[in-house]
Amino acid sequence: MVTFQDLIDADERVEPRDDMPEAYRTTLIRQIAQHAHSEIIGMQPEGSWITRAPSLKRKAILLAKVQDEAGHGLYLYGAAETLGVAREELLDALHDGRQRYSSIFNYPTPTWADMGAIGWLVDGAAIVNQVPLCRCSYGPYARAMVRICKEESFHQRQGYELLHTLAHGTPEQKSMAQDAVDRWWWPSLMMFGPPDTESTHSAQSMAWKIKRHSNDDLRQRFVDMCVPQAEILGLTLPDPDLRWNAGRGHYDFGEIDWGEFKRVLAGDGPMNRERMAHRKSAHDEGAWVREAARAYAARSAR
Ligand code: FAQ
Repeated sequence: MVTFQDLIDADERVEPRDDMPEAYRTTLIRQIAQHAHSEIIGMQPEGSWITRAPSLKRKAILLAKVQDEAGHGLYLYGAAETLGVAREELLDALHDGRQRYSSIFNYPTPTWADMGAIGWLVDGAAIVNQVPLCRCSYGPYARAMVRICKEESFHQRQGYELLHTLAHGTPEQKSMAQDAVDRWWWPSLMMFGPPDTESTHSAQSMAWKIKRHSNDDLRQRFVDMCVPQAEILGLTLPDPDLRWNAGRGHYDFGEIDWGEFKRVLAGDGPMNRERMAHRKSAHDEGAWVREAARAYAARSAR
């Protein structure tokens, strides 16, 4: 008899109506929902700079990027819904703390250079993590990731260009860019999740081809990608232990502060409370829109 694992091993795609183990379904719901929540909470750190962008061009670019993030949230909630869960249930789980969003969005954005550092590092890390997800075994998630990754490439590029402009501007602009990179570097490395030895879900998710690479492998890939880019930017990465290891063919890097990661996941990061309070109030204030949309749909159906 052909088992589910045989189909996965043969690189078959799983589609919504196919039989699947309950644990495969719940693992996907957890990961896709967390990803969707990250996209919409991730609009907050940058959203606060739209009205303060230094030029019309920069404002238009930032507006488009934040709008894309809302769109990514929509594709991802749509992908999660194909697994038989309602969007309202997922939002309830976010609001009452049963589901997570990425640790990275619990850090503040005090300067304009943060827009560059988010684009370069946060979107850069997102791409490294998400390109392999285009080959995820679950069809709707994999297909959503293709378009998302194309847009993330533009996001990363605009952040890099913004930082490059600041880094080649006045000494004050350059130090603003350096300060942003100093603050975002380590949290970006944490985006890939705990070390492989402590990653509870990796082994099963990799066997099911939901995840295609381990957390540490993707983190290493990201470090190797960023070091030469930082050199071109003329900025330093805040890690004295960062050096090329010819034997491994990779850059070695310093110890990540996993205590900080755990605090952020436990709800005690610099901006956790603000992010959740803002999300809940936006949801409450939008209740009349959902109600109007439902009434309109009901009337159109009649
Ligand atoms: N933050 O066993 P693992 C973006 C949790 S990019 C919070 O290794 P897994 C784009 C994990 O849920 C960001 N929690 O877990 C953008 C689990 O918790 P549990 C979103 C984390 O799932 C850019 C526990 O730790 N991207 O939004 C984090 O196998 C700019 C044990 O961990 C995605 O979500 C973390 N960083 O691997 C938007 C990508 N890491 O359930 C706006 C898809 C781990 O035991 C602006 N997701 N945890 O309570 C994934 O690839 C995976 O879910 C990982 C984690 C790699 C994040």
